[in-house]
Amino acid sequence: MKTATVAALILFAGAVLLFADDEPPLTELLVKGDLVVVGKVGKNETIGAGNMPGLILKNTVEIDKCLKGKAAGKLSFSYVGYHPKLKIHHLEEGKKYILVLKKQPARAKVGYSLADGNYGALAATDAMIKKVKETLKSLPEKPKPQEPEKPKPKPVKPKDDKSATSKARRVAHFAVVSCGSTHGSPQHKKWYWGSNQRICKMLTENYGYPDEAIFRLHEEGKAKDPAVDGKSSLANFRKVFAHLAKIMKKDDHLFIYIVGHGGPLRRGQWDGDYVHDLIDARLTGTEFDKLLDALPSQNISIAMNPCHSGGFIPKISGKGRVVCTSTRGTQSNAAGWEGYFTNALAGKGQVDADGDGRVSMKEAYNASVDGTLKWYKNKKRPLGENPLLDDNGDGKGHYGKDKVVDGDGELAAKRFLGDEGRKLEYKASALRALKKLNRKLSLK
Ligand SMILES: [Ca+2]
Ligand SMILES: [Ca+2]
Repeated sequence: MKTATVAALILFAGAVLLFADDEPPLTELLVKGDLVVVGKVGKNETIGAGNMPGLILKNTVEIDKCLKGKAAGKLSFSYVGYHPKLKIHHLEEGKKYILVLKKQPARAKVGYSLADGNYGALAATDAMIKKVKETLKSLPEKPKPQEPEKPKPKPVKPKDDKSATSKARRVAHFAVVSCGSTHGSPQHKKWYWGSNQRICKMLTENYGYPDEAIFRLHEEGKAKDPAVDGKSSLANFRKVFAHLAKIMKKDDHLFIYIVGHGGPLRRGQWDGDYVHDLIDARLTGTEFDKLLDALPSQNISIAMNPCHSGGFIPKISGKGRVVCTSTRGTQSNAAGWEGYFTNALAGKGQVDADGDGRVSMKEAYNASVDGTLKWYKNKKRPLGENPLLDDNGDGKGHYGKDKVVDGDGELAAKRFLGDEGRKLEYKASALRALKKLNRKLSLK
């Protein structure tokens, strides 16, 4: 590093902005940007946790001027805030910045992010704008001149562009996300709603599940949030599964995530039926199995967080079904299993053990084993919860991170959310078709 090339770290008005007196850092930054705009930013909104203690924030910019690329009006972008190591703070609402943005297809709902984790928002002073303009002029026309010219201006409809050919024509991946009755406990209300949001966010943001394909139930129904489809009642469970039985096809994948209270049907009877508490009645393992049996596909993955959820396995186990539970039938859940399992599926932490870039159900299960162990270790308590996995349909769940434990583990290692662990992409017509089918489902 040239000592003369000292980048000036400028702290101003709450945002830390890096720019250089010398060319390289500013040039590098501008090369990275697909868009360089000048404009006023709006309110910060947290959209996720980055590597702790970072936060992924969303903001919008009202574009005054576009210095690189083409954009007008308002656009949203994400960035990392509150990360002490990186010294990035929040952008200040109503302030004008020069923003260097790159396309962010991974966060489709945002579209752009600041072009560099460390910097990318510059002071919108006249001098800086001038400097950026000059530097942009000095940039080579194309960063990779050896690349042939893109045959870009094909007059295709902007909506159904080239990538549309790889988009699926039919929605084939569904999810049921339910948080049951809290029995009025304010603490549980908070926990369950947090879980509900985290799970749905993981499904949409990490795997591209469209809202239409997520049947989302919550104690308070739509009153809680318009994104909720209905109340977590047994009546709605039955309706949703009857609907899925009609719209699913052979080999479609269904992911079911249940958070809430649970236990043995009869107190102390650990080898009988188990129940999960819904707002109007209790869902028994026997009935849950019947609802699953009625589906045209047995490509089903189930995550159960309730206390004693392992007790469901003897009833709901089946060929093609991957069942992960927070505890054995005899155990209560306290260790926050849902968070470990969901975060693992969202790719957080070192969870991709085989390094294939995807998180299998087995890898998520293993992460939940680790998370639970850690929780008890931190509390200095003997391990009181054993998350179970059953994927060979023999009615028995097993505990442990080995590749296969008594026949369980093989199918879960090949089972992924989304398009084999990657983001789902659908043609607009596929979503329209599902929306139309969903009109037949009315939930209270
Ligand atoms: Ca993996
Ligand atoms: Ca088994």
